[in-house]
Amino acid sequence: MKDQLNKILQNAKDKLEQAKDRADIEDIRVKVLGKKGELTAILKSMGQLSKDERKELGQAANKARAEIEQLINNKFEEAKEAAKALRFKKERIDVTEPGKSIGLGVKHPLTITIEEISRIFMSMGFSIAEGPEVETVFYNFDALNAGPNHPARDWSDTFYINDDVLLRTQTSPVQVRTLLKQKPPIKVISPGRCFRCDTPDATHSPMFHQVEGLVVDEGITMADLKGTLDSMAKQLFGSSTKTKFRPHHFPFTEPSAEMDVTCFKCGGKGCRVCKGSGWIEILGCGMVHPNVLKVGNVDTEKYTGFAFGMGVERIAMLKYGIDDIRLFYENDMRFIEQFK
Ligand code: 2U9
Repeated sequence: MKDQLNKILQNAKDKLEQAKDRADIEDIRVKVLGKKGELTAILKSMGQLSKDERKELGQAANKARAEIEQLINNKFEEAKEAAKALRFKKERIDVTEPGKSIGLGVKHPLTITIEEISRIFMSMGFSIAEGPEVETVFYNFDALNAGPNHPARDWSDTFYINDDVLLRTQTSPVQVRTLLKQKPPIKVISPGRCFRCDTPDATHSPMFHQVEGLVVDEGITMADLKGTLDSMAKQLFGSSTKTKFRPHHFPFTEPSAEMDVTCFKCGGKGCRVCKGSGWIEILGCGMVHPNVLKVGNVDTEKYTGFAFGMGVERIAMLKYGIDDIRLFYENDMRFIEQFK
């Protein structure tokens, strides 16, 4: 039996020597030390031996067991280290390798234009107001003195969702909302998306952008309107820009006007951009109609106001020399990247 024990020990050593991974080692452990293992079988069969033989063999078997256990533990430790080293090798990162370049985005020309206009008005003390693009007839038409028969309300010009809900045709509802929740003094601009039933062509799009503005305070006059918009034009198109105001009609302002700026291309001499006139129409404006102020419960004996509205696409097209509005919406990076 002693020979058998030595054989088991030697055999276990040889096999452990060849073991490649934790599974191999575990296999050997079960085969030698497990319940039905070789060493366990020897211990079980010791019953047939004399007391002295049992003692001697028992000691030898325990020694062998301790030795095998130690070898197995060492081998497990080795396998663990080897697996770790392999993982480290596999997961090694070459920190000197050049990184993947991330394509940097650029701002859309309409965003650039809206931000530039907003910055100019903010520098004059305006704050920015935003509101929903899906509006009610009240905020979009009724509150703006556009009576029930006003042509702008026409089903063919407006995207109605139902009789009372529509896609806003201008950003004016934002100012109406401001009037209703804020007491004068009011000094806001509202940039945003608007919608009209237009067939797309080089100058029309059913979705477009506006920046509108509203100022309401004591003693506001047409001089404030002109001074503010003239200053904006000089900042947007250059300090030598001149402005002129032509009478016009809007239901929400009285008197109303359209503002032209001297052509920034030819300086007023007349060229292709200004179609030879030297002037370019930029925006509509006027003194807020008392009926509109009354909707906002503003005391029209005490307060007056002015308002204006401009199309962002038109301004961006003029500034950058873009000849087709549809280019803004095609998401062609070759177009968008030109305005970095
Ligand atoms: C309130 C009171 C008055 C907003 C105004 C215009 C003049 C105007 C057009 C320019 C070209 C729209 O982009 S466009 O199609 N807008 O001419 N808008 S005054 O007047 C308001 C708005 C809100 C409470």
